[in-house]
Amino acid sequence: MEKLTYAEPEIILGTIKNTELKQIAEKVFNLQRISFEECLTLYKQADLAYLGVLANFLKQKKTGNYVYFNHNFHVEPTNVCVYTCSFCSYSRLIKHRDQGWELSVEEILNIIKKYDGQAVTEVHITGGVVPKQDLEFYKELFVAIKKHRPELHIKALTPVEFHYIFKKAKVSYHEGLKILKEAGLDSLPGGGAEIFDKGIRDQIAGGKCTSEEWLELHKIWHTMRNFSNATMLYGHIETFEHRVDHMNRLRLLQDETKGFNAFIPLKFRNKENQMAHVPEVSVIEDLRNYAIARIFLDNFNHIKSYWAMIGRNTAQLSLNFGADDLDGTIDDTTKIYSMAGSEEQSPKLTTQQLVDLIKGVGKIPVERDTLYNSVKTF
Ligand code: V47
Ligand code: SF4
Repeated sequence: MEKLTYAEPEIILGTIKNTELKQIAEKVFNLQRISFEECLTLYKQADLAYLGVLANFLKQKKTGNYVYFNHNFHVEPTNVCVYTCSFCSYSRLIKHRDQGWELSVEEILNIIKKYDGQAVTEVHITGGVVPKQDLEFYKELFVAIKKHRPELHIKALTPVEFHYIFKKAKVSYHEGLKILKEAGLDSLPGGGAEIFDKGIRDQIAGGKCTSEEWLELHKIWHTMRNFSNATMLYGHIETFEHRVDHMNRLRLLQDETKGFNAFIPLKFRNKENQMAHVPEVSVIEDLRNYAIARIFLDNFNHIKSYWAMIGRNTAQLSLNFGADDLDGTIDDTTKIYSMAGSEEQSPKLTTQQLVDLIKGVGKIPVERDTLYNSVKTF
């Protein structure tokens, strides 16, 4: 596909009749930050075409025509969990642990060894929370992975897991993170954020770490000169205000630390969980949400569209609505989304398939490492 051209801001501005939306568009074209209220106006009033133009403009300014992906695989050490988040299709209660899995360090290492000789650069480790998989377990695991394959980037665990295992080990967040960093932890994925509003969080993810704890843990990790991602679970019982509040808290922390690499909107999928009665939002709403995230989060370099959750077709579309990253090859190693009803029941893409998806919408594929250093431009 030929390189796409984009309409000039002056021409676009001339076509916007709504005064509020016109003022917001002027701000965006002048690279000015939009406010909480303006973001809410976008959610409530802006159509997809308008949002696409603004998000594309900003995406081009940030990362040009490039779209990133990596060579990764997941390890889910357990799907047994002490928590009972009502959106989770994946976890099994401790009393039903016979229906789940709890891997040992050795079993996980055997999974890692299956990738020997393959060009993977990252292992993404996260799952349920069980007493057995404690601080010592993860310390031993990270040391063993680094001993076997020192260059493999370990992106692992979320504040949900850290909060539980550090409390059990009676160490502070700082001490716990230091121990795991020394063991080999390289960066943190964005999970466990869900939605920061306390009322909604209590209803869908009660009992696990609070929003303040989630943010505090990432802040400490950043101040130790490390990077992480951030997610937002959207499209369930939250309102637009809750989405803006969530992104606003992330934007404020990013102003302070600059430690987030990517923001990853995660669409609520409703198969076989306690929220199966809550309908999923439309693809239009998914694309609007990507675009609004790109516009509001001016201090985030990357917006990731997680194809395993949203499906490869919507992920491809999202590249014209502000997203500039597709996550990775995954190699059918995560169950979180297939169990929740994603159209990707065996999430696995070859490099060529990812490259074709990206080139198919006129963008330039770049294989990156976890920290967005370029490995190869296609
Ligand atoms: O925290 C669980 C979400 C997250 C459902 O950092 C669900 O690169 C929708 O955080 N419907 C874990 N979402 C996955 C995650 C992630 C994924 C890809 C890349 C990165 C990264 C991080 O999955 C959980 C939760 O918010 N989740 N169940 C569901 N039914
Ligand atoms: Fe446990 Fe995570 Fe599922 Fe919540 S989302 S029940 S913390 S595995």
